[in-house]
Amino acid sequence: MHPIRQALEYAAAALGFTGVGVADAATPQGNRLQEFIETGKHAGMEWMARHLPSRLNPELVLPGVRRVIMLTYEYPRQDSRTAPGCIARYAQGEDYHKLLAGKLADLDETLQFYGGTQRTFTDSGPVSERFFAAQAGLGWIGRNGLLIRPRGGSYFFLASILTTLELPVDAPMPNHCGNCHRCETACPTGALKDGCCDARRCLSYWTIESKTPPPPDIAAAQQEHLYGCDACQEACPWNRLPSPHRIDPHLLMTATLAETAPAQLAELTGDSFEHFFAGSPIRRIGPEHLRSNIANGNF
Ligand code: B12
Ligand code: SF4
Ligand code: SF4
Repeated sequence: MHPIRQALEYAAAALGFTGVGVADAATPQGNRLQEFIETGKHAGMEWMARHLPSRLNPELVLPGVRRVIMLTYEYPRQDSRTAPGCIARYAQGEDYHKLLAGKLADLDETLQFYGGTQRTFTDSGPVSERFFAAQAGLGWIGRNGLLIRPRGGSYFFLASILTTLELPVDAPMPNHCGNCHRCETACPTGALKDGCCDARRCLSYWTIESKTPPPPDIAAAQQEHLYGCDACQEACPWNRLPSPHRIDPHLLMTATLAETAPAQLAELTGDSFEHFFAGSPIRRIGPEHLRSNIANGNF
């Protein structure tokens, strides 16, 4: 194995990452992202249009970039239907942005030792994470739009490291969705079409990202979803197999959250909201949006 790759794999495993893959930063991404934005599927996420040039050209994010290193980090797989309603599995514990930022900084240091210059991201950067993860052979992009692995399914975060180092690249893997369409059938709002999730219809968008209340047909479909949605992952047969991976306990739901009913959550304001959701990714939507989710749902 290439010595830098070996050092990277050891360091990543020690930090709890469960997969490492490397893609060529110059791989053309096709026009799917552009089409997504031109046809309005990004809904009110205007930052997606602003990020488009950098997303399509990693050189604008890190001059001299040669490779995109993609990593996977598991989040809990247990049922998301808990006392407060349905909270997407990825958001039940500590904020992953903070948790992974420290680990990515450590990997950056390892790569600096070999002469690399890096930029690291998870979720919030101008990087097409699913695209590069698929290119890096970590899984395939399923009909639910998510990256899926044959061993371990899709319940994981992606993190990315843009680097100037010229590491050997991995090969993409074939798509194993076959004739299955379970995710499309399971989606409560019909948001999935041609392997793409239209944010204008996605409960994850409306309960987390949107700055405005959902239209009546989406609100009617919200039911027990309090924050995010996992329906298209729950339906996927690849998520039914036991996971070979360990879960970081920081990402498990706290007992306080698990025991609090939506009616009590709706009473949180200002300081009490900040205190209750300190360190949680749910904090970022604020008390008003949470109250609106509770009012629209059926708990
Ligand atoms: C915007 C966004 C959302 C939006 C829009 C969803 C969407 N349609 O992408 C909303 C808020 C709705 C959302 C919801 C969710 N999200 Co989100 N989201 C993102 C974000 C920030 C950008 C995704 C994006 O650009 N989408 C637009 C599409 C067109 O672009 P793309 O997904 O990158 O697709 C590229 C490739 O996949 C490729 N491609 C796709 N299909 C094909 C086919 C072929 C043949 C080819 C050549 C290329 C190709 O082309 C595209 C252009 O490069 C990423 C993080 C990131 N920076 O990438 C997380 C991310 C995709 N989300 C993630 C998660 C976990 C979720 C949720 C499960 C959260 C939840 N439980 O509520 C849901 C799932 C919804 C779904 N089914 O997609 C994870 C996915 C992990 C995984 N296993 O795949 C990511 C990677 C965040 C992370 N770092 O972990 N999300
Ligand atoms: S996250 Fe929920 S609403 Fe969005 S595409 Fe998946 S099943 Fe549909
Ligand atoms: S549910 Fe079926 S079609 Fe959808 S992503 Fe999983 S395997 Fe693919």
